[in-house]
Amino acid sequence: MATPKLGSDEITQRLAKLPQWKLENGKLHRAYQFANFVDAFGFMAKCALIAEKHDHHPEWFNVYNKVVVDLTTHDAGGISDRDFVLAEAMERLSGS
Ligand code: H2B
Repeated sequence: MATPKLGSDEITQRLAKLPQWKLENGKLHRAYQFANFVDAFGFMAKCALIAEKHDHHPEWFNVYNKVVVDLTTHDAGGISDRDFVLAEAMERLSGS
């Protein structure tokens, strides 16, 4: 069975540990800014390997040094534990 979607109380609680992330349009959202394109794309390359390993993939947008990320679990129709696991990994990989 797919990972179940989380309720709003649990999402709020878990977001408290990710101060740079917020709920936007029903997705976990964060905009990263790096020194340049190479750093931004290097971050995306590292995230892509983790995403593939977890079989859980971000919605994201890159232009130059910015990477805007939205996380949701399509299979669950909402936010699940898998989105928080990926958000936490992205925080580590971003060096923030
Ligand atoms: N990524 C995200 N963000 N949500 C999903 O529901 C999802 C995914 N499902 N990556 C996975 C792939 C699923 O489609 C495959 C078949 O496991």
